[in-house]
Amino acid sequence: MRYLTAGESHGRCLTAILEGIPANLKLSKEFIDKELSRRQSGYGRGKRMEIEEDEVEILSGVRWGETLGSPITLLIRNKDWENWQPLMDPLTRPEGFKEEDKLTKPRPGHADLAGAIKYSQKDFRDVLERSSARETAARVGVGAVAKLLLKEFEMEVVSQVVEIGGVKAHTADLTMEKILKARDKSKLGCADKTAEKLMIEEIEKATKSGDSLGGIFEVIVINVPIGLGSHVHWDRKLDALLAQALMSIQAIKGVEIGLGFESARRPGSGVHDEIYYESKKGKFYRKTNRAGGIEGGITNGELVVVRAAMKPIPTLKIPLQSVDIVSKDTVKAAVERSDVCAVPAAAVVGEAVVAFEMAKAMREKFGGDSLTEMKRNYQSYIEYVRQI
Ligand code: EPS
Repeated sequence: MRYLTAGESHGRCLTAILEGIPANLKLSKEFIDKELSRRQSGYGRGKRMEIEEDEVEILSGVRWGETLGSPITLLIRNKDWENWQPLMDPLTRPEGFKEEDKLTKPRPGHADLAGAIKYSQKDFRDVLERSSARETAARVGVGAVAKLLLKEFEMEVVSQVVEIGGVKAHTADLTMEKILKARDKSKLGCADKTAEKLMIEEIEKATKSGDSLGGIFEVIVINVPIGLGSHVHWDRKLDALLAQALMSIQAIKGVEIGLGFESARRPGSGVHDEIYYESKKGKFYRKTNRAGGIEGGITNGELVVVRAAMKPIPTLKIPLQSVDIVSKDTVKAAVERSDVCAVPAAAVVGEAVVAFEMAKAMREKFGGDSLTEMKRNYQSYIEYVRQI
C-alpha cells in the first residue's frame, strides 16, 4: 500500500493517488468530507480556513461506492486558486510581475531558505507553495480511506490535543469514551476543559503579540490485533514507521511511542508492562501500557499510543530577523497569511498518517485482493491466536 500527493497551496487543487486498497470496500464521500472539515477547524486557525470548504472528488478506483482494487485518485480543489490564478499559473508568468514582487526574505523555521538554495530558486514562493501544511488536506483524504478499511476490522484511530503553549491537559483518569465526548465539544480537540480555557488564553495572547504557538497531540489506535509490524528488519518495525509518518507532518519536531522519553528516566520495573493471561478469553493482556502497544516493532494487542510535538508555525506577524537572499541585507522575515496555532488540525493529520500506516500493516499481514479475502485471512489468524 502506498500513496503520493501532489499540489501547491494556492494551485488549482491537491491530488492524492492511493494504491493497495482491496476491492469491495465501501467508500463514503460523506465520511471523507467530514474528516477534511475536522482538519479545517480549531481555535487559532487563520483566514484561509474561512475561504476553503474542503470537499473530495473521487476520480478513479471506485465504482458505485465500492473500491475496485485499482489506484484511487482523490482531488480537493483550492477555492483560493481563483484569487491566485495569475500568480500561480502553471505556464505563463503574469504580465507586469517584477523582480521586486518575488519573496526574498526567508522565514526562520520554514523551508524557505534551505529549499530555495537546494532547488536554485530566487523566489521563496517556489518553495513555500509545496512546503505549506495545506498539503495535509490530501493526506487526511488518504487517511479517511484507510480509516474506512480499518473500521471493517473494528479498528479505530482517534486523537486528543494534550498540550498547547506549555499548558498541559490532564486526562489520564478519564475513560476513552469520556475523552472522545469531551474532545468533540472542545474548540481545540482537548478533553480537559480547564486546560482548554488556559490554552485559548495563551492563543489569544500570542495573537495579540504577533506570535505563534505549538503543542502536543496524542493518537490512539483501538482494537489492534497482536502481530502487526515485525522485529525481523529495521524498516518493518511498526514504531519506526509510525515515527516517520508523524515526523513527516509539517512542523512536527518530536515523536514518542508510549512512555517515550520518560522511559529513559525510569528503572526497568517502572517501564515494562507485566504479562497476564485470561484463560476464559484465551488472551494475554497487560495492566499497564507504557510500551504504547508496540514491543520489538510488533503490536502486542494493547492500544497503540503515540504522541507528536508540533513547533509553533514559523510565520510570525511580528517577524524575526532574517537576511534577504538577493541583497544579503539584514531584514525582517516575510509575513504570509498563516495560523497562530494549528495543533488541533495537526492532530487530525496525525490520525490520518497513523491510520495509513496501520492499514498498510494490516494489508501486509492479511493480504487479499478483495475485502472478503482479507477478512477470511484475518479471521483465521484471530482464531489461531485464540487457540494458542
Ligand atoms: C493551510 C493553508 C495555508 C496556511 C497553513 C495551513 O493557507 P494560506 O497560506 O493560504 O494562509 O493557512 O499553512 C501554513 C501554516 C504554512 O506555513 O504554510 C491548510 O490548509 O491547513
